[in-house]
Amino acid sequence: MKLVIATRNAHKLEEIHAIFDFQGLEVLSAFDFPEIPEVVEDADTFEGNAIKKAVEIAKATGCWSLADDSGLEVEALGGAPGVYSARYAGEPCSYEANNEKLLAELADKKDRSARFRTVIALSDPGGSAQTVSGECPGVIIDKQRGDHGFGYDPLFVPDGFSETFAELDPSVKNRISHRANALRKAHSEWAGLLQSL
Ligand code: ITT
Repeated sequence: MKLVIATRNAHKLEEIHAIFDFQGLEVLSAFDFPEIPEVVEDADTFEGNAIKKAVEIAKATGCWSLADDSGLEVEALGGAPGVYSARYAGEPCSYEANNEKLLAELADKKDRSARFRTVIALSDPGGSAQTVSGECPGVIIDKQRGDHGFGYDPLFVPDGFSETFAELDPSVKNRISHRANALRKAHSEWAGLLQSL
């Protein structure tokens, strides 16, 4: 049976594959369906956007679909960039511009605490969806460090570590991240269902 991962973010896709064992499923992604228009992420919660991505791709492909909507919530910024994480510094989306904007917004802030959040949605081909979520707490440092990962990784030091997500070996990020925590729940809740497809 086919399962389509509803993302066009290659880094995210790589992490999902590294973390989650899809066993006998034939796993595709939005990259395999270039004719399907990009999903407009206009919900105001991670959950709303994750469901929207999974349901639209499931309906368009006729396959089960799994989507990840994620972002960074910074305490001193009232939870921003939150659902706007991808386009924090405007469009076209640029990780570099987003990181520079984040540093500028935090320049005079003492509280550097933050957390990454992920909501994973799973939709059947008819558009019936369910979700799980995960998070990872940490702090935002004042200078980018490291080359691994993507997005805000060079500025985020997870609690219990001194390296950023971009400095840590990817296997460490994939063990402790928001995405790893959400996918662990996905596995415990949906493994039986996915195996039966
Ligand atoms: P898709 O919607 O196609 O999956 P996207 O990049 O637009 O790709 P999101 O809408 O979920 O994905 O936006 C997530 C943004 O949050 C992403 O572009 C990064 O800026 C940030 N982000 C999410 N997870 C991250 C992680 O593990 N490390 C660093 N930044 C992350």
